[in-house]
Amino acid sequence: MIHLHTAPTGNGMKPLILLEELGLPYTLIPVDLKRGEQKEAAFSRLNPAQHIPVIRDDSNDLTLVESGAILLYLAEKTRRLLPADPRERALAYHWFFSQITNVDPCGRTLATLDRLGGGSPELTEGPIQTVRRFWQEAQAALEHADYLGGSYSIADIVAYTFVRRHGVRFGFEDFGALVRWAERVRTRPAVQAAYGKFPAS
Ligand SMILES: N[C@@H](CCC(=O)N[C@@H](CS)C(=O)NCC(=O)O)C(=O)O
Repeated sequence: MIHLHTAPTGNGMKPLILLEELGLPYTLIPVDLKRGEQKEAAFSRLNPAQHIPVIRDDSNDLTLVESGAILLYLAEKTRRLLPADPRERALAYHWFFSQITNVDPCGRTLATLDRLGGGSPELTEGPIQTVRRFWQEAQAALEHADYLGGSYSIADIVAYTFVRRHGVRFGFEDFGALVRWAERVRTRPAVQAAYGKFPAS
């Protein structure tokens, strides 16, 4: 059995969507970030860095943190939602790592600046440019394909949770093909089921 400790944030939703897509049996343990449950002793033993998401996979005696590592682990374990063909797989990796290493940290920086009262244009311009550049690239790819990298994969999952959470703020509605892609992802039964676990999100 897989146990997922998570919350309805961009990173937190990635493994929940994937578990729903894969149809694997799992238990969901919500972590209330506002109440600081991620800093409590029981959670800190699972992840000393005090971040969600975390999975525990009893079948492999494995506790795993980092949303990207969790998605790769589950996709490789089941051999699903990562293309088998090396070329297509490389393209899926491109989108997957570009989102996780370039775009996700920008969301975190901007959220921190928000908490501190906004931040000057000098501080926010760089992160906003990075997000928009990624979306321009994604928009160009999605004019010729339904999903990033061709077929639906974990690359779409990681990009989607960010768009859903931060899209409007970054002027996402200017990107037609990206908006249509987001709607395709949003209406997938597994994605609906995942967000349905956290109705307030
Ligand atoms: N690189 C990590 C980032 C995890 C992360 O930032 N988690 C946030 C929620 S999205 C968190 O747990 N924040 C709680 C805190 O900072 O106290 C991943 O992708 O899993």
